[in-house]
This record gives sequence, structure tokens and C-alpha cells, in this order.
Amino acid sequence: MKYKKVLTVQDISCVGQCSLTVALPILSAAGHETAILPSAVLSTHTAGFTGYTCRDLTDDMPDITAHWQKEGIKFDAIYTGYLGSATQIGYVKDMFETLSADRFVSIVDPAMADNGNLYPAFDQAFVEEMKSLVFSADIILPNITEACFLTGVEYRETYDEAYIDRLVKALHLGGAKTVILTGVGYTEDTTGVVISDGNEVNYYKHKRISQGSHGTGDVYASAFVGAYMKGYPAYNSARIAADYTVKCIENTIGDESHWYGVKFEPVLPYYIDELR
Ligand code: PXL
Repeated sequence: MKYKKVLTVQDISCVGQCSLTVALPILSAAGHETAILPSAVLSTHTAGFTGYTCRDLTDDMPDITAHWQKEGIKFDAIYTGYLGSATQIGYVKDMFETLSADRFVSIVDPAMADNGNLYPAFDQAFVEEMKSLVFSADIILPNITEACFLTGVEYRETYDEAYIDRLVKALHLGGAKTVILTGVGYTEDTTGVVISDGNEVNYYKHKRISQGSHGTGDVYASAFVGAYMKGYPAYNSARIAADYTVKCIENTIGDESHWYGVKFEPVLPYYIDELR
């Protein structure tokens, strides 16, 4: 298997076990050279902490990428997560063109919303920009809330397979290629992932341990990208990422002081074994 070079573009939340502090170790554990482009530097993530600081790095992005272009640096994949501003989304779209190696893959986690609401930093203008990134990517990893914002389908807390089918179809209608829809559960104690390439739709069901663990979306997406870039098909990558994420949550529950993220690091050896 070729040694892959992956660029991930998302924020550094200095404390909080999300975005780059999760993506870099997981992609490295998967065996990929991992380059980072921080979209912003925050003292903590925004989901539960108050009074956090935020330095937006939008204005640094064009110079950084221009330097890489001058150096002839290309990536096998670009994986984006939480982005700091609508302007950055345009820059990322340019990167898909200018920094892509042969057989390049673009993977977008439209990290902007959960539980029916946008994260505090975002507004409808950001959503509109995000649509153009999502619908130009090879693979997208929205949760149900994000899929609703991207498609205009109404958000529902309780739903059935027909609703999820409608949501996935609406994403493809918008232009999505491969969809990995996360957090889809039809029973009290299960959740799962829908994997759809527009023709074939599959569902991987696994146990639901607790609701609302922070950072699990980033753990999931990073583990998915790590496996996918190892050459696993989308369904297998989705399964490996789900099983790893469940183990990370299991490793965290019971520690109430650890509400802000999951203890994913001690479980990395399990993930590495799964990728062998
Ligand atoms: O996990 C997504 C995420 C990433 N980065 C920041 C966040 C969040 C979720 O709230 O606030 C800064």
C-alpha cells in the first residue's frame, strides 16, 4: 500500500479533544503522512465551554497554499472539518484543484451543526457556502442535522427509514457523490451509519452507548478517512470507524469530569489492529 499524504483542514481547539487534536493522531496511527492547515486557533471548542478565545486564520490560508504550490506539494486527499469562516470554504475549494495529486480524494465533514442546531459560530450564509463545498466533494460525512441544513429537509428527532431515505436522496439530488450519514438510529439502544453512493445504500448498525458525546463526530470522520486512504471500501471504512468510536466512548463513560471529549488515545492500538 502506497504511503499516502493527507491534508486535513480544520481548527485547533487547544483543549477539548476535537478537530485537529483528534485528526492528526488518528490519521498518523493509520499510517498516513498527515499535513495540517489550521482554520482557526481556539482555546477550547465551542460546545460547552464559555469565554473561549478564537483567532481566525482565514487571511493566512492563501499565503500558505501559495507556498505549497511553489514547492510543488500535492496531496492524495484533503479532508476538511470545522472551518473558521465562509471565506475559507472558497479557499478550500481552490485547494481541491491546486493541491491535488493523481487519484485525489476530497472528503468533507460539514462540521457545523448537531442536535437540530448550528454551532454558535455559524449562520445561514456559512451554510450556503458549505453547500457548494459539500456538493463538489467525493465523500461527505454529515450528521442528520447537517444533512437537513444542506438540503432544506425538515429536522426530526424521531424518524423512520423513509425519512432517512428522503434525506439521503436529497443529498444526492444536490450533487453529493458518496454519502456517509452518521448517527442514524431506529431503536433506543442502537445507532448506525448509512453509506450511499447514489445507487447502493447500506446501513451499518451498532450499539448506542450514550447520547451527545462531544468530539465523536471528529473521531469518526478521522478514523473513516484513515481507513479509506488505506484502501478499504467506503462501507468497510465506515464500519471500522464506527467500531473504533464506540470503543472510545466506552473508554470514557463513567468519568463525568471528561464531558468535553472522548478518551480516544488509549484505544488507538485497537484501531491500528483493525487496519491490519
Ligand atoms: O467537533 C466539532 C467542533 C470542532 N471545532 C470546534 C467546535 C466543534 C464543535 O462544537 O466548537 C471549535
